[in-house]
Amino acid sequence: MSSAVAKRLSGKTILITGASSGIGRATALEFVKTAPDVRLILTARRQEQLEELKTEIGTVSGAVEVLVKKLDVSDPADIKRFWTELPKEEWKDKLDILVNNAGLVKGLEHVGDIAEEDVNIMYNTNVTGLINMTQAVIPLFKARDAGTIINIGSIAGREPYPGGSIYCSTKAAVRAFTESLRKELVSTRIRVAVIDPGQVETEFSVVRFRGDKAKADAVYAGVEPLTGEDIAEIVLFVAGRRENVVIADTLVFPSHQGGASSMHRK
Ligand code: NDP
Ligand code: 8X3
Repeated sequence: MSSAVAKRLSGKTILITGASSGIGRATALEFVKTAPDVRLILTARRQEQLEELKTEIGTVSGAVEVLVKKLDVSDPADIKRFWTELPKEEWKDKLDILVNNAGLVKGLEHVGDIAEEDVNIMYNTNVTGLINMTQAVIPLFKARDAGTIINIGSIAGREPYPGGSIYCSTKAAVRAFTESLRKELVSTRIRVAVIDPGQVETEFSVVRFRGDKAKADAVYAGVEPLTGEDIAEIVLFVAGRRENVVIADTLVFPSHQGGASSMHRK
């Protein structure tokens, strides 16, 4: 990444949801590698993984300030607790960038056979969680007329597939929410972006197949998927533009992929 990007991101305070794994984890590390004096708020449900990431970040740069906070975005009460407990002057008032990355998929069941619990966890995490985090930062960003919100959507939000009715519709909701928000904020200096990845090899498919690693691995057999780092580089590109430049929308595939993947649906 260019030194201009490093300068623009220098000293920025960045909150990443779902930083314990995959794209969120890689994004945290990419910020540190690009601008070694960033300030990171790393959140997820698994605190142990976040602490490990904090240690790894310390080996990359000693100048990074890292705050690890356990946060379940699917629980509105936990989001309220998180914002109440976040130190105001040191972190909350300094927040520059929110990366709404936390998300998950459960199963491939067709409509009629989908467990209510799976519907709820996908909607509560991918949609309501993202909305609630965004609603919490908007007043902070408006007060300073600055800030960047980067939402991680998916090709699934543009191209729904059988077995993905719930997940795909959550990502379509992310897309619509992001676009409305960006248009609501056009007269401000607040930037809003969505990044829609195709196939990325992370813990995503393990979660989809409820811990069945063999099934998850089969999704990526014979192809070269994107990595969390590939998406992290794009997050950095979006965040690191001059403040008047909005990369509103990005669709990213590995070279073998032309649309929503069919491999996980077999
Ligand atoms: P991972 O499963 O590796 O990471 C998901 C992250 O989300 C984890 O850190 C997990 O942390 C966190 N998370 C899940 N539920 C919650 C919750 N309720 N509260 C807080 N954090 C939560 O998958 P990816 O890195 O691939 O996924 C990141 C994003 O990318 C998701 O929004 C996903 O939909 C999207 N995406 C992924 C693609 C792929 O092919 N992998 C393609 C397109 C989009 P923890 O379990 O510790 O809470
Ligand atoms: C993940 C991409 O195609 O597995 O968002 O649903 S897909």
